[in-house]
Amino acid sequence: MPNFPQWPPAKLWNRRQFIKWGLVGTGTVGAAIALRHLTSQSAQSVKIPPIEAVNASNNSFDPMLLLRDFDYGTIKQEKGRTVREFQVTANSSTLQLNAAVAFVSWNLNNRVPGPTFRVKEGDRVRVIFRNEGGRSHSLHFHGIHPAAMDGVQPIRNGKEAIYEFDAEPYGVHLYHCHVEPVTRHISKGLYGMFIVDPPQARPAADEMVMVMGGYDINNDRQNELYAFNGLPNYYRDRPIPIYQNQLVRLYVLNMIEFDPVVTFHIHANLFQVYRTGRTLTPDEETDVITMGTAERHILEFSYPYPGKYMFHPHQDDIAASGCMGHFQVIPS
Ligand SMILES: [Cu+2]
Repeated sequence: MPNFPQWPPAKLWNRRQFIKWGLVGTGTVGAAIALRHLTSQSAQSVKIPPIEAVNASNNSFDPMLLLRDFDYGTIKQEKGRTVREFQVTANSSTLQLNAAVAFVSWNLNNRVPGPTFRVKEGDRVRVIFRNEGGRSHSLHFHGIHPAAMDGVQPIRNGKEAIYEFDAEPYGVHLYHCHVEPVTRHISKGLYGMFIVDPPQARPAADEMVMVMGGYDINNDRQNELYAFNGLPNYYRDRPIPIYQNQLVRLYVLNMIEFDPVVTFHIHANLFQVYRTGRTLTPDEETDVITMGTAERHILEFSYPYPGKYMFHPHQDDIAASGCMGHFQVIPS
């Protein structure tokens, strides 16, 4: 593998953003995690709007910080190749989904979705998985790897497992617990995104991760609540700031169990679709994309007009039950 020392290039964060993040002081691990990963992707001229880290619901993470939080792991050079080592711990903790509903989640690193692992095609990936969740779990990655690394063997509570494989192929992938009943282990929150970047970086953009999940509150094998990045209606009430005419690259993943498919739709615009992130040129242009469980894509768009725009699945009942958000397009 050729070496790409410029990857990932430092993102340009202005002083005001640092101050804002520092002063807001959410007291959440989310803020710390996000700050640790400020040396992320995208590049030269990409500007990220100031972000108010407001943890309104006393949860251990803030979806506003999860959006652009990429975990590139700890980089090691071993036998002439790049190894990216990740630490992930399965836990159980209570999420305050809204003012009325507290939900016992099973999660990774105290967040739902779990960390967004990000590597480059050809890197060696080493995931050190500790299970402190109180019951057996595992981590099963999508992508290509040997059977022994497929993560379908339960790891008992208190035990550790190491999953190690080459990152291939480039694209948007995912990981999740694969212990039976899988629907329950996933819908409780044990999933996350796994991005394998192509050897040649994609063009600069404001990159974000959006994972759709569902919550079966009363164990009736149906979802009563839904969410983008863990908390129902979070981005409905706190719009995501983006800049007018700046390219947004959205990594979307559907992890909703019990409903066979959902769509993703943005208002007043269309997006370019890179299916499963497996292409460098768009497969199609549309404003609504259909995804079965575990399907994921890259969507690219920019907004020509300032203002507030909805995004949501066009299963409007799902949107009304928590999968609803807004972009706030700031004049550039
Ligand atoms: Cu599990």
